[in-house]
Amino acid sequence: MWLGGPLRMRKDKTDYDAIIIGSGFSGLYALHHLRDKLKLNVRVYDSAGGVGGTWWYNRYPGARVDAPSSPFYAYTFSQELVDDWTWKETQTPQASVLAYLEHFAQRFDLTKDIQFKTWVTDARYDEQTQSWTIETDQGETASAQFLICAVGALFVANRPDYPGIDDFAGECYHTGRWPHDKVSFAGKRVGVIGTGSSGIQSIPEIAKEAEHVTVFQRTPQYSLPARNRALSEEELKRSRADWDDLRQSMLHRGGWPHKTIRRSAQDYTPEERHAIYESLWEEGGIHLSINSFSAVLIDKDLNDEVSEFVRGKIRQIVRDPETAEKLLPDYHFATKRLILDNGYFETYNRGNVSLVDLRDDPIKSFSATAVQTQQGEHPIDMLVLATGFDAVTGSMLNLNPKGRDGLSLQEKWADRFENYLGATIAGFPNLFMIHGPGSPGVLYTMPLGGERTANWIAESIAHLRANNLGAIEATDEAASMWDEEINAAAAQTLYPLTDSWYMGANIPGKPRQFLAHLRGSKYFERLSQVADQDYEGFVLESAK
Ligand code: NA7
Repeated sequence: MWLGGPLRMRKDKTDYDAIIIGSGFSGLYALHHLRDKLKLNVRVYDSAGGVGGTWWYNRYPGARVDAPSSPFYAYTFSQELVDDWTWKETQTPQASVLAYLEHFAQRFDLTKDIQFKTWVTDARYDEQTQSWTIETDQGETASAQFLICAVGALFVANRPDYPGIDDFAGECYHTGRWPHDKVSFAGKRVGVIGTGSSGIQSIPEIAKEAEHVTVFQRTPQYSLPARNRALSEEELKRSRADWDDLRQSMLHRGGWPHKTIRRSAQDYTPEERHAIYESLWEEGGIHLSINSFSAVLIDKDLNDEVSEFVRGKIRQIVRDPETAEKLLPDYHFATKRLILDNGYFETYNRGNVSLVDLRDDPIKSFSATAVQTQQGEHPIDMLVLATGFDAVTGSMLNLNPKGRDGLSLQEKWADRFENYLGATIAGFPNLFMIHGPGSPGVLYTMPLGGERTANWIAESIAHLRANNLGAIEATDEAASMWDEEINAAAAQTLYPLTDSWYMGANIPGKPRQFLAHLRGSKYFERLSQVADQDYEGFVLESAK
């Protein structure tokens, strides 16, 4: 392991030591770490006009972190950074996360090494120089020994292709590409397609202003009350004072400091279990999932019980029984992304919100002014597509790097998203992914996951440099073994039974495969073990 001191530069062969694509949480941290700790020559490219990644693009009304949030949805490595940033609410809104990332970039002087508004249009590996060459839409070519893809797990927008949708003449926005100028809903009839996190977060906000909102729902969702509230001075002070301990808890738990309660449902009567569900619902956030009973994502009967509990809550909240019935989810609780809302179900009690259940009344087509469903016409002035993303793999496939022998990633991943450790791909030496398929990704606190993965990548690079090695490449055997491991873990749970973007099931024709590592912090222990065992599963090539 490299322990400091200058690393051998390869200026003769490359323009940069490392190229990073993406300046969201992970890309920014990777830049800071590789440039300022390893003293590498690093360049970052980003299609956006500023730092922030997903938080730069997803500016729809109501956008907030949908996981355990302030002050833990943040970088953890610097006490100074913790001390000089003030989080204001428990469920951080998009604007605060973006402001925090801008602050981070400024504090560590990162922006000078980032090229914004630049698409990387091609990336090719050269076996002779053991380096990557990229091309951009600005007509540039650059090379680096290492290509670090911090391209975002939720970036490539999924746009429905209903007949005539392009003929719709009103304003049309995808939540993942929301305009930077304020969008006004006043006096407008707004149609929203999609009821994932983005739909459920934005619908209550849109309904406050619009003349009418028509929600087109394909799958009813389990959504839990976020119970967002102001974060007190006292809480912030305590978290700053205890940061070391909190960080240690985060490193060893699911990426957040909360202790997960591991109790067995059999030890409680149905009445006692119900009382637990009630108190966790009141507590809000994801506690009903992580703190009810340990087998909730494994045991069908237990999961049915929790599912029915949430359905009961929806029936209680939504006054019109017909609307409530349409809103009742019927898949296994928490096997799609759990959603945290601020008054979503309550919104259906407003006079200006109506719900179309696409399972009974599918969309047939669009005209310039309306959505035509099987049972009727819905005139709208604005269309909001809250239809999600080609998640986890979409951005890598978009980039479509060409590895050894010119093999493209689109060819490599035609049937299966083979990878090793969620961070590397056989046939693509010196390429690293952050939050790739097979990593904990969205099932872990993402800023911390990005930080830890970037640390591991940095250690790997330092190891190569310190040992006069030119390339690191996963073997096919290691990738197969990893694939089996990820799927064996998923097969023990209820996740694969549900059509979700975790399974690639939201994109027509996408290979069906569970895309996340389920063992949280254990994944990062595994990364360290691989490094400690001389990069088990990798071939390390001498520098040419
Ligand atoms: P999601 O969670 O993928 O939600 C997308 C929603 O759009 C979901 O309700 C989909 O229904 C629906 N959808 C997708 N395509 C269509 C079509 N063609 N017709 C009707 N409805 C459709 O994306 P979000 O942006 O909400 O959230 C993504 C993540 O970002 C989220 O999990 C957080 O981690 C942050 P489906 O359920 O597939 O039937």
